[in-house]
Amino acid sequence: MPAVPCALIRGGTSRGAYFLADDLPDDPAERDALLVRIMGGPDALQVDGIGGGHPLTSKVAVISPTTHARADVDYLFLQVDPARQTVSDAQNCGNLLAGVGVFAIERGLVATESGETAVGVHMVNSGALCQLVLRTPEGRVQVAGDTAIDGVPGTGAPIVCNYLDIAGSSCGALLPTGNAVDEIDGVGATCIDNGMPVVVLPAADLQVEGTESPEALEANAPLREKLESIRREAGPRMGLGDVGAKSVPKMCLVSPPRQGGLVGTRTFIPHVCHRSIGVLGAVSVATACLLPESPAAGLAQVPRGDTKTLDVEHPSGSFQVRMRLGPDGSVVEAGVVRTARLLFSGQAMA
Ligand code: NQM
Repeated sequence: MPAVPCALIRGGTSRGAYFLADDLPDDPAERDALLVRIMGGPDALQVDGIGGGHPLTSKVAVISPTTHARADVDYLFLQVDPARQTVSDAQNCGNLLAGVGVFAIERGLVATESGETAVGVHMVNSGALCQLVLRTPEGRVQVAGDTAIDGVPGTGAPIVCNYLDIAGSSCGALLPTGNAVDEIDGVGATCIDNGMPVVVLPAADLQVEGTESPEALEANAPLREKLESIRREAGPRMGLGDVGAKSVPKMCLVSPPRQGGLVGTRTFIPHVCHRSIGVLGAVSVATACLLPESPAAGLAQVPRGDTKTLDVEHPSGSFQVRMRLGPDGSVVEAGVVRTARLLFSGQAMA
């Protein structure tokens, strides 16, 4: 029974198994089979593994010394689908990204500074870069702090995530179809990729309010069928090819904000409904709200100014995205604040 060095880390509102690339097989098929086993497949509850039986707790980060001149480490994200036992590298994950600095420091890949340590991360899935800034008083990663993020109990030390170049991360262009709005299956949608491929659709056009609980939306079989049919058509139009076995694009239902924020969201990732919203998913949806032609813009309440904090409302609260816009209104900088916590470090038994 192989024992693989592994750390379990909560990054933002997700939890994942972090590995050094050197500790995993080089062959992707062999690696993926090992990861499915470690996470607990083929049981969808992952009862015989360390996954949590939900896409948000069935994630893997593979870390290695960087191949990029402007980064410190490489981060490959792999989504292990508990229900289907597939492993997809078709997306980034901004939540596990928040834990990459913690892992890289813990494994000695990055030396700390006294006070704050910046860790440059090369997101291998898309080639994009992110700068993480961690609190490291006396050279040790600080865990405790007063930063709260909706969807996680308690508070922790803030980890600032500054995305350096995320537009078109997976699809090659911010608007991969070339349009701010496309009609797909009779619904006007914005297909966008500002870090995460997302199809943004007005909830009302799918005969829901957009305020329902994730459980209620998941129980709505006609809605799920319609969303999957739109997704299958949107995938190739977004340059993602056949998305039948892929975890992208995500499907985000938008509605008017109810808590004074930017917009209300319910996001299918893509087969279950997120309990909050993904990080880069939120950045992409917020960006759609800034495109005058997008159906999202008609529902959103966009604050004025070139530098803004956009509150993306979701089922368990809201998610703050900080954006700076250029003179033409395009997003030139995006950032978020997350927390992360090392839960254990040991050996995963396959
Ligand atoms: O959008 C969920 C999550 C994610 C991905 C998903 C993420 C992101 O909540 O950057 O973080 O959309 O699959 O971790």
